[in-house]
Amino acid sequence: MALQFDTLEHLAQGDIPDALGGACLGRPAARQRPCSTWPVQQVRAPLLGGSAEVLHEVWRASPGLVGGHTTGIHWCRSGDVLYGTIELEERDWAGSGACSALEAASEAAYTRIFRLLDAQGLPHLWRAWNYVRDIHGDEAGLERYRRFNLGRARAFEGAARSVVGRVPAACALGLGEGPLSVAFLAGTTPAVPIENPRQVSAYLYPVDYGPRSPTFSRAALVHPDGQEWLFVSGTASIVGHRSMHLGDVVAQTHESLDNIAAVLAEANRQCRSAPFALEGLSYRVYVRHPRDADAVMVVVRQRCGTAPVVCLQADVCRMDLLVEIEAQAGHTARAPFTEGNPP
Ligand code: 3EB
Repeated sequence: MALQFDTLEHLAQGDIPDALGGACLGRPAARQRPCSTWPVQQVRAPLLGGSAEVLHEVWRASPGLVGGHTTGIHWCRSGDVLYGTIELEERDWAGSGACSALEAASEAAYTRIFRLLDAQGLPHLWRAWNYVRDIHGDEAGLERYRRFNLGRARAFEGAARSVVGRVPAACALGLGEGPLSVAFLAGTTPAVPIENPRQVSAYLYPVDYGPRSPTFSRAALVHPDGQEWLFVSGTASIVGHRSMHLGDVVAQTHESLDNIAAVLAEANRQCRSAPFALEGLSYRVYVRHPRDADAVMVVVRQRCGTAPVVCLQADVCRMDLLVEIEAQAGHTARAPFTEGNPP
């Protein structure tokens, strides 16, 4: 059956028999004991601008859920789709020879993910959600986000995945605390990567942004049974490869949404379902400073109408960026192409 995405304020044991996996968003102080048996990514970031202290995001899919715990990955699969989470304590990777602890942990996380996917026969990574403590901190002379990029890229290569072109949609955010955390969706069918003509592809960023470029596409169209999902990666106020509107959070929000609109236009040229529009997506908005949340949300409401939006405080992975926005939507796919049913 189709993949479904829900956001809930309250969740009790046994509430969602067909849960594939999800995320728990909110600050640790408000956190209750986890009450789910499915894989859940703990996103320990303060929720802003709403009444809820914790939100539960759940991917649902049925029938035939199977799952397990494999090399630290908690995963669950339904047919052609698999969701998983992995949390690695960086201290366990301290002293890994030439490479920094975060770099080694990042490589290990992705290496394990690709091994699981290969073993499960769904080799295609569609979307990854990455959270890193102290993302701007220095580790052995390099910003920790750049260490993460080094480890991630090495794992892609080690698992015979391309680091350009066919790469997953993703986000990478800094949090105040916690382990390296990666959640992911993968499938039996390849994702269709989407790039943004207003931006240099992230995997082609010049070396000014680090010795290895980040390994993600601007968006991905994926096709679980009978559906088309669009995952728009974390999107910021970047044009070409440069950060724009330094210090102006309202202008950065507009630029980010202009970028998402451009990504949607590209996706709509390749999609197999109804066109995607700003008002038809569901959003996660990350703001660096809680004080900016209201101003950002005014712009998001102007441009995205009443679309579902969750706003969180997190460190966007370039110091000069104040806001980053990611989005997703699922549509029913058009009937597959056959003779007499032209595209
Ligand atoms: C950017 O466009 C902003 O490293 O996986 C956005 C989405 C960003 C994903 C990642 C980084 C990542 O470069 C940062």
